[in-house]
Amino acid sequence: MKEKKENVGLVERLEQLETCPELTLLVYSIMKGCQRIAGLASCPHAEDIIGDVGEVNIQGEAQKKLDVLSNQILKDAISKSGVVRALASEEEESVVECTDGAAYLVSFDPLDGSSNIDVNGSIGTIFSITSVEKSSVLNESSFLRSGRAIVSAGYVLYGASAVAAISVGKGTDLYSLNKQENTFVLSHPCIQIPPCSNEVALNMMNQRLWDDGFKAYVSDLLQGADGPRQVDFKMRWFASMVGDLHRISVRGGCFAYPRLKSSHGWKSKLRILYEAAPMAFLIEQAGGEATNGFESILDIVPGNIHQRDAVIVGSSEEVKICSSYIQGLC
Ligand code: P6P
Repeated sequence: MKEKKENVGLVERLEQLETCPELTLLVYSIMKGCQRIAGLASCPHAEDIIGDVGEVNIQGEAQKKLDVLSNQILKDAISKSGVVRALASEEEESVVECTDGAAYLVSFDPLDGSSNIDVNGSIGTIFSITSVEKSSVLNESSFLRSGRAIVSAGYVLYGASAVAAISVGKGTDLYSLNKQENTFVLSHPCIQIPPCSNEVALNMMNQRLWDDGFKAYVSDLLQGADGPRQVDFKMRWFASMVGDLHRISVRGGCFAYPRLKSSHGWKSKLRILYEAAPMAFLIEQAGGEATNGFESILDIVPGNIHQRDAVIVGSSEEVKICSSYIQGLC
């Protein structure tokens, strides 16, 4: 049955999906935090928003003022929900304990793509929620489970208007922020990502570092209709996973950040726990696929909360084709 779309708010939609009250409260709390970030992100040139903090985070990346603000806003929102045992953040070296005996763990990237802040580019928040045994011992290993343990995930893309994708395991819904009603309103229930697409998001400047399989994949893309793929492709790259993945949620496409050669062997850019796995959950719930080139992102158990891996995600047929090239099957 096609769901009624007119002005269905976030809580009403989660109730339509028979989401348990504690999880509804948690998703609502996270999204209220994201609304505050949306307000700050809509005035990127304010003195207390623009520029660097002058410090480097656990990732070795320059921390922007809005990174720090966003992280604190979400830590407060998550902790005050009262239903979260602990959280893991891109901006925190280790897990942060919240409410003893609570049922959920939250992993998040408070501000993905923050190098875009100063140029008013795409920036966003990514989160995932897993459940935890109330009596279990809480430590970093509590977070080190495959993405199959995710009970809810979402992203918020900040810009002229804030938009979001949220799933509680019953499909992926898109929302837009209604500033008059001060709430996220359902815009696209149960999205379905087209299996095929000619739009690919990748950073060509890493070409010298790719493995031979991915080099062959991109070489065939570049040949377009004259080559073995027999169709012309388009490249899109926001340098913000949330921005690229929202385009893919709306009209399909393939986002590829493959492993890169380094003096210490292979390295990857994107973090599993709070970037790759939540995005893989959202995209798979919408009929897409997500691999690291060799296995499903959602089957990977990270070795630490900041572990990285390659990410090929989006339209199912194109992800399969790209992964086959990486495995040397094409
Ligand atoms: P590059 C942002 O820093 C991020 O983690 C993703 O959001 C984005 O897709 C990627 O890195 C951009 O990487 O190498 O193009 O700067």
